[in-house]
Amino acid sequence: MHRTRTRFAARVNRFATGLERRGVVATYEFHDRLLANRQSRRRFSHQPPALDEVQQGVLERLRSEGYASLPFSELVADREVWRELEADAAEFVGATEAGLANEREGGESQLRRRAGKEFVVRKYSWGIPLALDDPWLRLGINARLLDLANAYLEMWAKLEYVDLWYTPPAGADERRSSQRWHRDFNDRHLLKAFIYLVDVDAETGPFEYVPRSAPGGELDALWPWRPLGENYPPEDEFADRTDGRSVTFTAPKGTIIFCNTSGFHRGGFATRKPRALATLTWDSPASLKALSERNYVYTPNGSTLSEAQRYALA
Ligand SMILES: O=C(O)CCC(=O)C(=O)O
Repeated sequence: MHRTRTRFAARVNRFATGLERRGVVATYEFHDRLLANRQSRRRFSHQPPALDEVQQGVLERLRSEGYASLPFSELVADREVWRELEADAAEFVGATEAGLANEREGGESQLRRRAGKEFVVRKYSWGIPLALDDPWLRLGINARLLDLANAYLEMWAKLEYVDLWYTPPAGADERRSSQRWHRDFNDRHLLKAFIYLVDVDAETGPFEYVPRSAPGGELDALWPWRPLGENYPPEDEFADRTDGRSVTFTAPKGTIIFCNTSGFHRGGFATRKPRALATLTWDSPASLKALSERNYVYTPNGSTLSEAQRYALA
């Protein structure tokens, strides 16, 4: 039932009637103000995480600018975590490049892509069963990241999305969908992490962000975030009104960028070099009730988890 409703929500931006939209918006606002998020805020305030200096620094930058980036190794000191992620990423990149070569030779595609954003090859895409033997799912509930997400959202977050993306160079193509400036419509309480799995320069499709454009920021009135709002502004007008304020994340492999993507962002316009990254999204329970759908199905395998970790996956 929940899946049916959220699948509907994912499509609603394009197809819904006014009445349907009003229903989704009302459900979201109700859960944000009164029900699901209120309970989640209470849980957080009863057991607030203790952040160390590195996490505290990230949190402060997120609160003031809407983004923060740092080397992954500064946040997660355990080298074994990165070693395992890197090995898994290398496998994904190798399989993707072999799959793309096969497509070029006219073979049947084995690669996962999503309609509307075909320029990205995904490791998981939608509906994938994931257990905690998956290093990326484990990363999404790793206390170094989850405590930060919960502290930023000031509630216990839900881990909504886990995936690896490979973007082949587009050559002379135009920017499309998320390569253009937009706000994510998923939630106003939103945190994403992008982990670069290759060095990213101007030709690799860097992530870009307009600081202070998330709800509560100085630029939040610029085509403001609304549940199911108009999230892609006209490009020319956008450039005039933001006037060079965006930040471009050209950065080495192993950089992690945290960002509230209900603020304006774009990326993945790889012109000459392929980009590979991992991405995680944490959002609020209200979002899952009305606006978002998880891309994975969690299959518990008996691991011992904290309450906040169980909540993130439930
Ligand atoms: O691929 C990127 O750099 C941007 C992705 C994006 O727009 C999103 O995840 O909402």
